[in-house]
Amino acid sequence: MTGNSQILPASVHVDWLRARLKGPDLHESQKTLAQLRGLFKDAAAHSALDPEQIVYRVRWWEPVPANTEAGLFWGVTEVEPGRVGDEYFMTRGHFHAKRDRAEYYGTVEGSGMLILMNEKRETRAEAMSPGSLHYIPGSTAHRVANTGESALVFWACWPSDAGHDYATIEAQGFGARMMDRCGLPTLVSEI
Ligand code: M6P
Ligand code: ZN
Repeated sequence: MTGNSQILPASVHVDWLRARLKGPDLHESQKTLAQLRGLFKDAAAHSALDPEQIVYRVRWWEPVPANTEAGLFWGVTEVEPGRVGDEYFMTRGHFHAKRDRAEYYGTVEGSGMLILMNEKRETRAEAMSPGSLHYIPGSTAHRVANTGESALVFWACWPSDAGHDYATIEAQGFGARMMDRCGLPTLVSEI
C-alpha cells in the first residue's frame, strides 16, 4: 500500500487529436478585437468590425509558479480565422522578458504562419500546418497569424521564468506583417 500511495493520476490531460487541455487550475485568457486595438495596420477596417469578436484564446498550465527558474509551462492557443482589412487575425506577439529563453510551438489544426523577429528587427515566417514543429530561439519575438479558413490550434512549451515583454512590440511592432495579397499569405515589410 505504501508503494501505491506514491502513484498519483496525472492532473492535466491533452486531447492530442484536438490539442485541448483539461484539468484543474488551468489558466485561461482570450483577446477580442476591442482588446487588440492598435495591433492591426488598418484602423478603419478594425473599427468597422464587431469589437466583441474573439480573435484568440489561450489555456495554459503552470505546474510551478511564474518566474520559477528552470520550470516549464504548457499552453494551447486557438486563433480564429478572419482578417482586419487584408491582415490576418493574429496574436499580440512578444519577446521573452528574459531574452535568452526559447520556446516550442507545435501545430495541431488549421494553417498559419509563425512570424519571427530578431532584435535587429529582421523578420521571417515559418508556415504552420498540422504536425509542424517550430523552435523559437531566444531573443526572438514571436507571433502567429491564422491564414486559413478554420481555427488554427497550436501548443506551446516555454520556460516558467521567460516572462512576456509586450511593450517592445507595442512600441515598434514587427518588421513585417502577414497580409493577404491576391489570396496568398504574404510577408509585407513595414520598414
Ligand atoms: C502561446 C505562448 C504563450 C502566449 C500565447 C499567446 O501559447 O507563447 O506564452 O501567451 O501563445 O501569445 P501572446 O501572449 O503573444 O498574445
Ligand atoms: Zn513566448
